[in-house]
Amino acid sequence: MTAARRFPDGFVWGAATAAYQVEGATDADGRGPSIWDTFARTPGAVLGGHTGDLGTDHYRRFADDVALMADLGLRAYRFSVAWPRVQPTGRGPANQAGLDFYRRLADTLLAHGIDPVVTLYHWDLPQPLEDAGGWPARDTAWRFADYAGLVAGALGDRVPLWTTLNEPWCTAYLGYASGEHAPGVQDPARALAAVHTLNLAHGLGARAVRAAAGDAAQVSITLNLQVNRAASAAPADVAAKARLDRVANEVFLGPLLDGAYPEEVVAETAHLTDWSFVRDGDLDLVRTRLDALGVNYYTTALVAGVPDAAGPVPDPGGETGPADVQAASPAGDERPPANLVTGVRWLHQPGPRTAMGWVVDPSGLTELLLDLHRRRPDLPLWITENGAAYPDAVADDGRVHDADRIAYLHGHLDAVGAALDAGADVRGYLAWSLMDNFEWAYGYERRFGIVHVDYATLERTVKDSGHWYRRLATTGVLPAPDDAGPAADDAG
Ligand code: PNW
Repeated sequence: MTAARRFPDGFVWGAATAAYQVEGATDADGRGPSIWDTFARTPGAVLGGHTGDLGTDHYRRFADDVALMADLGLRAYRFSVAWPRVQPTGRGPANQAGLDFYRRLADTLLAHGIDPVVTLYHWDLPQPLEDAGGWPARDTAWRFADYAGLVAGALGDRVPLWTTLNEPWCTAYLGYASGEHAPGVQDPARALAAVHTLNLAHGLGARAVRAAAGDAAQVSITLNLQVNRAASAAPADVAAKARLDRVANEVFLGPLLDGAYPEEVVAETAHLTDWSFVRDGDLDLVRTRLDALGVNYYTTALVAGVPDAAGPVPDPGGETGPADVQAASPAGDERPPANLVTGVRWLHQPGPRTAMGWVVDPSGLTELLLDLHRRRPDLPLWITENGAAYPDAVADDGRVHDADRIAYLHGHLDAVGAALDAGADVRGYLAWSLMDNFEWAYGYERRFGIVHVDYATLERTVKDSGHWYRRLATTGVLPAPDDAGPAADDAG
């Protein structure tokens, strides 16, 4: 038998959620409408016509949920602040009742020894800001900074780690190119403008947090960096992977870490935009001290070059023009959404898949963490999301036997351990998700929680994976997948 994997002392175990996915109470205490309220009400936008109106009722049940977190042995809870609770129209003075909710939440967490890890933007843009141009409009970055300052002013002394944006890739490309997410726009040129506004928003927001909470405030951003692999060593396949890496990953990492967009990406998207939205001095605003980087990881992709389409398409109206860009944007198949560069084809990867259709491939996580560590050895890394959807159900014995999720978590935590062994500076792991919730375009039809939610009663039931995770969180030792079923925990 091999020795069990032990994580470093002080490694932080936690779980994550996001406001629109769990809070419900969308009309409470002066909250204004967000783009997700609007989008979810658009026929055909969300599976089953579901909305976040009820969520998991976390807004009202947060105290019970925090007690549950404490019972699970968690030391950190990553949640997001709903911008339209704090600024119902996206601008102007703070709505005190909105801030008070997050203050109560933070205080309840701290009273249980759980650190609040606060994400300032997890996709719920105030609708009036979308009406004024949304993320493609530069002004939204300054609006975000104002909002960030208000939150940091109210919570600054309670929050050890701030995250400006969650997954700007999703905001820009799913929101404005493929249209799978709010606001449901399909305009790749505007999506690229959104990328730049989001980068600006991070830089301005980070400064606003430090101005309000003190320069010692720890500020991060969370990215869903894609791990793309070339199908072969053939130049066309390698080039396709590189193009995809640039438009998906480097358009964020470049400005954030190096203060520049990759030069090639401008040419590779020239059929869509001339990038005139990038103005002199902008990149100085984007680049600011980064105290940590949040990594969300779910899967990998295998890509090949498309013969005879190795570069930008000359005729945007032709066969492989914008139509191709749009067509390459469905969720849940072999092609990750929002392909803004041409000449890339996604290949089927063998192996087990989650209920999202995403292939289970922990090796990509080790690879990604080590790549980031080599690039910026001084930058602390956090796994801010990792987890899997499976079709869970409460069994006759009242338990949720999600062995598939335990296997997923075990494999990925072993992959984190391998990266730690090789020197990566990973500080903590925040499971996605604490509980089942509104899974965006999939509504309540995909369950990511380590805690089950019965949507008829809103009753919470700790899944087998939750019991397993408690053993990990309380010992720091990775349990075998079949270890620490509920019985073991009840006994101990
Ligand atoms: C992330 N994609 O979303 C989000 O941060 C969470 O709110 C979400 O619940 C979780 O992952 C699970 O989906 C993503 O299509 C949504 O590549 C879609 C994609 C990636 C991440």
